[in-house]
Amino acid sequence: MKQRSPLLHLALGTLVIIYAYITGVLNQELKYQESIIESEWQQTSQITPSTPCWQSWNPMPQNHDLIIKFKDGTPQSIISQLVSKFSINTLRNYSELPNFSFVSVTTSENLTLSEIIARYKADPNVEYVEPNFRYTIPDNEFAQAKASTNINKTKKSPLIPNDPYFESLWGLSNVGQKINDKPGGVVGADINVLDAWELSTGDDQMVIGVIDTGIDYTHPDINPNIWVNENEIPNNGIDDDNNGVIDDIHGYNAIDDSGDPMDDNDHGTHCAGTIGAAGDNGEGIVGVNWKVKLMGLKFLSSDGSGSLNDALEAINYVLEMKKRGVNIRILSNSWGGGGYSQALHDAIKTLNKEGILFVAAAGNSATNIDNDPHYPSSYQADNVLAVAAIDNQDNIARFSNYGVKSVHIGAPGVDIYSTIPGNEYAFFSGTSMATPHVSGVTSLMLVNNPSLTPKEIIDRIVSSSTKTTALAGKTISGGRINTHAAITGYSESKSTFRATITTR
Ligand SMILES: [Ca+2]
Ligand SMILES: [Ca+2]
Ligand SMILES: [Ca+2]
Ligand SMILES: [Ca+2]
Repeated sequence: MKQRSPLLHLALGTLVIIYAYITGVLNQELKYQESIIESEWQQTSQITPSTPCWQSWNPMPQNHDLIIKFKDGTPQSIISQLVSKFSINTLRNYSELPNFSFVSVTTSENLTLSEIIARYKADPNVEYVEPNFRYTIPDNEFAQAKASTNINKTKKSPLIPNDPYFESLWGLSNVGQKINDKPGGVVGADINVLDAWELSTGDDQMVIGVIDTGIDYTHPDINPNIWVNENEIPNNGIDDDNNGVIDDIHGYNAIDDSGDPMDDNDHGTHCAGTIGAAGDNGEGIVGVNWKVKLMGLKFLSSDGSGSLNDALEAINYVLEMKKRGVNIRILSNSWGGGGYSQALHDAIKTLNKEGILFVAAAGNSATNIDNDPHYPSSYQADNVLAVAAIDNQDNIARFSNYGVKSVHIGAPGVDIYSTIPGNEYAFFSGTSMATPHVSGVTSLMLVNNPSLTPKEIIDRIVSSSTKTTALAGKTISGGRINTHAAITGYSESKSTFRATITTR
C-alpha cells in the first residue's frame, strides 16, 4: 500500500486519539518506540521509523480486543454472565493461565474502547483489563548482504565443525577474520564456545522455543534440529494429541491458531539458526548447539508485528506442552515494544514456576533501559535474561540498549550470519541476533547441568562473564557471555582464555 486514502488518515487519527485516552485511563507508561525492520519500512510504508508502530501499520483492532484477568476463584458462571453483559463476541481462555481471558467485544452502543475498559474495571470480579497490545521485531534491525565466503570446507580440529560458513561466524570464534567486508575483529571477542564444545555440542532432547516470526523448518540446515511433536500425525486435519491445535508438528502459529509455524519474514529463521543450525553436517552454518530441538512459536506476522493475545497464546502452548512432558526449558524472545503489560508479566512469572527461562533482547534504540524500560526485557522476574549486542571489535553495538541494573549480558549482535528461508543465509544485526546466542548458551548449560533453575542460569552467566571495557557500567555483568565459564561455573582469566585460542 503506497498511497493512503484521506479516509484512512482520518481513521488512523481517530484511533490515535482513542489510544491516547486509553493510556491515560490505564495510567500506565506506554511507549511504542519499536518499529519493523528497515527494509520492511521501505516496502510497506512512507512513515518514518520513529513513528509508533501501532499508528503506522496496526490501527487499533476493529473489534475492541481486550485481555482480562479475572480475580482468582471467579466462577465460570460469573464469567459467562459478564460475557452477555458486555456483548462479548469472542471469549478465549488460556488453559494454562488460569482466569485470563482474551475477549473481542462488539457492542451496539457507541462506546469507545476506554469506556468499555472502564466498565470492566468497575466489575468486582475483574482484577485488571488491558488492550491487546502490539509487539514487533526491534527497530533498526536490518538484513545485509546475503553473500558469504565459503572458506572452510575441511575440518581443522575436533573443535571446528565442517560447516562451510563457520569462519563467517565471528560470534562463535573470533580469530580476527574480516566479516561482511568489514575490518577484522578483536581476537577472542566471541562467546568462547569452542572450549565448551569439548564438553558437549548439544543434545537433541533439549527443546528451545523461538517466539518470533516462525521458523522455516524445511531449511536443510534447520530441519535436522527442528522439534517434532511425536504425538501428532502430520497433515491429517486431526488434533491427534488433543492439545487444541491441529497438526502441530513443529510448533504453533498463534496468528491463525494453526499448527504451522512457517516463517514468512526471515527474522525467526535467522534467530533459530544461531541457536541451533545443524553442526558438522557439511552444510551452511553451525548453531551454538550442533544438536538441539527448535520449536517454532509464531506470533509475529510477515510485517514483523504481533499482538499481546497471540504472545500469550504462544506462551500458553509452551506451558501446555511442558505439562505434557516436552523438555522445553528456554524461550528465545527477539521482540519488544508495547509498554508494560501486567498480563504478559504474569505469564512470564508462570513460565518461571515451570522452570522455563525467558531470554529477551534489550532492544535497539541505544537507550538506557534502567530509566526507560523496554519490554519484555525489562520485566522484573527471576527468569528474564536481558541481552545487549556487541560487535566484533568488542564494542557495544551502536544501536544496542543497555542498563547496569537491567541488562544482564552482552553477546554478538552485529554482522551475524545465519539461516533465512529459501535455503539461504544472510547477515543481520540487532539485539535480536545477540539474544539467540545467549539462548543457545543456556541450552548447553542445561545439557551439562539439567537441574539448573532459570535464576541459577542467569546468576552463572552474570558471574562468569568475560569483563570488557565496553560493557562495564552498561550491563549487570559488565561483560560478554563466556560459554565455557558459564558451564563450568567459574571465571576464567583472560590469559587462560587466549592460550586456548592460540592452540587451536
Ligand atoms: Ca495437536
Ligand atoms: Ca494431526
Ligand atoms: Ca491467535
Ligand atoms: Ca550446518
